[in-house]
Amino acid sequence: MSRIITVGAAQLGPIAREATRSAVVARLIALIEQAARHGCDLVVFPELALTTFFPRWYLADQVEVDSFFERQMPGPETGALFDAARRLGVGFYLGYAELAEEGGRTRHFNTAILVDKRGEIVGKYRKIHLPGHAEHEPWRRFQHLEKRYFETGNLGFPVFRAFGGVLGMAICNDRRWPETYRVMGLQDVEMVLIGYNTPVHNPPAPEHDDLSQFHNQLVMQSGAYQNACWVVGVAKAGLEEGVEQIGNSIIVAPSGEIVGRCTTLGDELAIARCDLDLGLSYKRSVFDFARHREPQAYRMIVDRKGATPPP
Ligand code: CDV
Repeated sequence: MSRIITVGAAQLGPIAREATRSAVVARLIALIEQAARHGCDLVVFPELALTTFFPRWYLADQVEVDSFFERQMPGPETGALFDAARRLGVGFYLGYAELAEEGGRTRHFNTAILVDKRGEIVGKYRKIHLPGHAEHEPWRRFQHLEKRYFETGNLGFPVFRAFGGVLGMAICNDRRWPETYRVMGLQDVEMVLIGYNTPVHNPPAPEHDDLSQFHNQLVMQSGAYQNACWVVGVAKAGLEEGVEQIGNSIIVAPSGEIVGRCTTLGDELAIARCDLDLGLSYKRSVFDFARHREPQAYRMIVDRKGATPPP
């Protein structure tokens, strides 16, 4: 019997700096409602889906920085999302800035949670690959201060038994790193959920700008194929506070083929019926890890100049 998750890539258009949490949550609930009408089991929202992408600004005032973070999840403004999930029987992936009291100190993470159809949090992931820089760089047209505002995630890349399958999460820049998918692939992941905020313009390497859409697809299609899993990648898109962000949210099958896609730069839902068993033929043949991976042969003695020559 096939195992189907009907998944909605719930892309968001721009979120203004002054947008209230309640206004954003209302947009998310509208997408959950649309997803429910189309029979979705799960919707995937972008990275930092509750606010504008604040790391684009250098903010000297920590109180202002912290105003973009959630101290509770669900909290007073986000509880309605969990109610909607419960009422409509649609789970969700949500990216948000998390302020946590841990180990006797206040910590800041770029986080995603997985919420099931009963409105219960069944998984949490904290972004590991934080791009950008930690100090103000005035030469840039806009900043990318994730290394200033967030700590590296401390939860690894766990997978979760939910929605009848094995699901994992990643956040934005993580999708460019093969380790992200492989660490979850080695745990038999069947679907990887990824939210992102990707500016078209890359200040340190503007020569990559024309390739931003190509690279977005390339990494998620190869991650899916090489690990025989579904990948759902969802953007915060469009012109947000003067910064143009790519859209192109996609749903990728274990074959590496794109089977669903957003075509606008606004709030939009792209839907696909994802058969989790579609990965099996790859897992039993070309990507049978137990039979064909050679981890012992990957170990190579290297020095700072490169590979050591054979004896
Ligand atoms: N939010 C991100 O992680 N964005 C990066 C940008 C800075 C390149 C990304 O990999 O899309």
